[in-house]
Amino acid sequence: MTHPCNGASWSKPRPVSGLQLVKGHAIQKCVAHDSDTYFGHLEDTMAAPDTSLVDHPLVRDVTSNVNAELMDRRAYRPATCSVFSHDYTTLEEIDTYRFEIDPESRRQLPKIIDNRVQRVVGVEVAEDAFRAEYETPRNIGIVFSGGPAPGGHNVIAGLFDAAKKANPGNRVFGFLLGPDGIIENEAVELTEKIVAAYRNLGGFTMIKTGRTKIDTPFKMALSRKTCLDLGLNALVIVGGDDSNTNAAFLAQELYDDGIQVISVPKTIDGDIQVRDADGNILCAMSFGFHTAARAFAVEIANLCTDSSSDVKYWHICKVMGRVASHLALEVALQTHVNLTLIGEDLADYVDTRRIEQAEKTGSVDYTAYGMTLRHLSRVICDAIVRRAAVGKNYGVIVIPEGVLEFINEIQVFIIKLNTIIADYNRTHDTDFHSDFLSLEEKLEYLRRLGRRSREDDTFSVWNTRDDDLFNDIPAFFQEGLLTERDAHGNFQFSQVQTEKVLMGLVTDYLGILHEQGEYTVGIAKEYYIKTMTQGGLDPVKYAKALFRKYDGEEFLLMKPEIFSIKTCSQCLIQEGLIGKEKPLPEPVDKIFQKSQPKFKTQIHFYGYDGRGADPTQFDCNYTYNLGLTVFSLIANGATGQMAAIKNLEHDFSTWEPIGIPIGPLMHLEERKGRLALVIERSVVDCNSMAFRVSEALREKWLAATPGEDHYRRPGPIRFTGKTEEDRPITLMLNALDSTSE
Ligand code: FBP
Repeated sequence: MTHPCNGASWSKPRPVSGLQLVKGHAIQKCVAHDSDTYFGHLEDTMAAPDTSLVDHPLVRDVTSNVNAELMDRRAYRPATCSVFSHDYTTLEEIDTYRFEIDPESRRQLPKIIDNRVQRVVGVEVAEDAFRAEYETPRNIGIVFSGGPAPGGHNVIAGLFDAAKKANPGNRVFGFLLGPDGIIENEAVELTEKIVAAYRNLGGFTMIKTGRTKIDTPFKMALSRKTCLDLGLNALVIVGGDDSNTNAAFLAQELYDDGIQVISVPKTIDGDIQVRDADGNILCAMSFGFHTAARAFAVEIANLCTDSSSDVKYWHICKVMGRVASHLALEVALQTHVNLTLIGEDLADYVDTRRIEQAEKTGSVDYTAYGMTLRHLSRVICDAIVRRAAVGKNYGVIVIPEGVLEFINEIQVFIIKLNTIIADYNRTHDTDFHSDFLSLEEKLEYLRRLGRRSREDDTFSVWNTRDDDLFNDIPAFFQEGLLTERDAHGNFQFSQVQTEKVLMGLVTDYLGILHEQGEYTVGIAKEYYIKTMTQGGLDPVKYAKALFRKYDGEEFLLMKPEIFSIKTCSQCLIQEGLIGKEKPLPEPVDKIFQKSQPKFKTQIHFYGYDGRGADPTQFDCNYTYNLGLTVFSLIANGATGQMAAIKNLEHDFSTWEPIGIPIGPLMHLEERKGRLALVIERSVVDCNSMAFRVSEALREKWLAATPGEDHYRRPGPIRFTGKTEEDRPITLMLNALDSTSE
């Protein structure tokens, strides 16, 4: 939709008197921070210090904050989409995309709900009225919202450059510390010097970020006041699903003030992917995803190298991604680790054996659908046992941070506890976590609810069975499940030691499998023959007593009944190979020891580190073009739109800047125990090409066969050079889907 103030009719004056009043010095007074003071520290990073202690040229050179990498990054000029080579751009509405609109969105967002997808196009010959409107002086506020994602600074740089190109008098204000900066009017005017210092750099360090939700009339009123005080023509919200929700409501609220609101799809989680109702891809991936995945992949590939060198550890790597497993899938494709759990795949799991059993008795086994934690631990054990059988008692496993979301039994707890905490806060007008500080106090409250369910039939959210099940899980896990929800009511998966929970179950079960003789390290036959022959023993004679099979085997597995020196001796005695009181022959002892698995793990969490990485070239270019797109949308009067680049999954030459209507993307979801309108998160599609390829290669990457592993070395994130991929592998593979249709 075109905004009434500067849309279809270019000559129409802006309707807000406040905007006309607040200009020049008046605006400067409204800004809480003076740019020079706030960014004083930039002196440090723009030039090397000059003090007597460190004035040796070499010392100065090697200790300067400004190294060659930083200078290269700052100097890089991202490639721009061809449309931006024009001096002016305009918007074309595209009517072919359809959205299924939630009636609640229509009710709550009437002013922006009928927006259409808009394509940014270059203007060959700009008429005077158009130019005048395009170049009209503007004040634009921008805010980062939610977790950092590499590339955010380039969104600002793109917006800043486009705004200044259109009119050097345009002003860009950065709100500090996220949405709180809007609510509290904490802003700073951005200058070329400030922007230059952060070009192509990771993090959101320039203006910081925060997770506050603008979700009450009071916060909304304060935000509106800030925008009016600053004389803003437009507000840009760079954020994930929740922040886009903020953007939609602000666009609705500020519509009559003539203040445009544009959002930018950010999140390393990769869960903002937009399709229309017919499945056409409008935005294939949020920015920051590629860099974070590449950063995790570099570290995890190094672990693959280490693990396959000293062959004694299983590295358990939890990777971020609040719910969706996009990052885990990309890491798998980048590194070929031995096992990657994909939450969405686990949720689809159906235990056919149990279904068949139930069918025989004429019943339905509902528990056969979806995976339990225990079953998942078995899947992991199976991989470990199979690799051990070919002598590989080491490896690397990737676990997505949000995997618990896809485990039925845990999901039920999360939803129940969300409801209990939200109800408590509402009923008592207080905070559950401040009222019940210790775990014991929280558990006692739950016990009380359990008792209440026995007396009151209508109370079903927490019954004694829930209480019993909850009490069965380790305290650190209980603590994790009871952890405080974030401002948007999201469960904070990053605070739960999922990997510890799972690996606890895995270790226990491996112990059982070892006792049953199932978990044992396969002995290379050549090694066995050499060891026995060197010790003067006949390998063939002893093999019969020791191994399950010998002929035709490359790796030899000890008989299940051999799990200790004693049981090993007994087998030899039975075969008449040693006398009753005799010790195990040394070569046999050596082979036995080698067959006994020690399950040693190293646990890692990859999240905050990748979030702070400097952007890949893909993310640099993507985000800079997003910034340029934002300005095109603003200059052409759009509001309630998300800036996006279509065709990201294809070659750069086909990238197409667009605006996507935010309102139609919203749907109702449970938050803090209530239904709320939010942007739908996109999770891994198990029918996508990327997932199917990873599934097809799963067995190969597990490498539970004799021979080398199939690890891939993605190499470090290089700013320039040929080795780095153009774009995420997931995107490249998924593009095959659309091109093959
Ligand atoms: P956004 O959705 O805000 O981009 O944040 C993503 C994320 O990094 C998740 O991967 C992770 O679960 C969460 O933020 C961690 O949140 P916090 O920074 O509050 O610990």
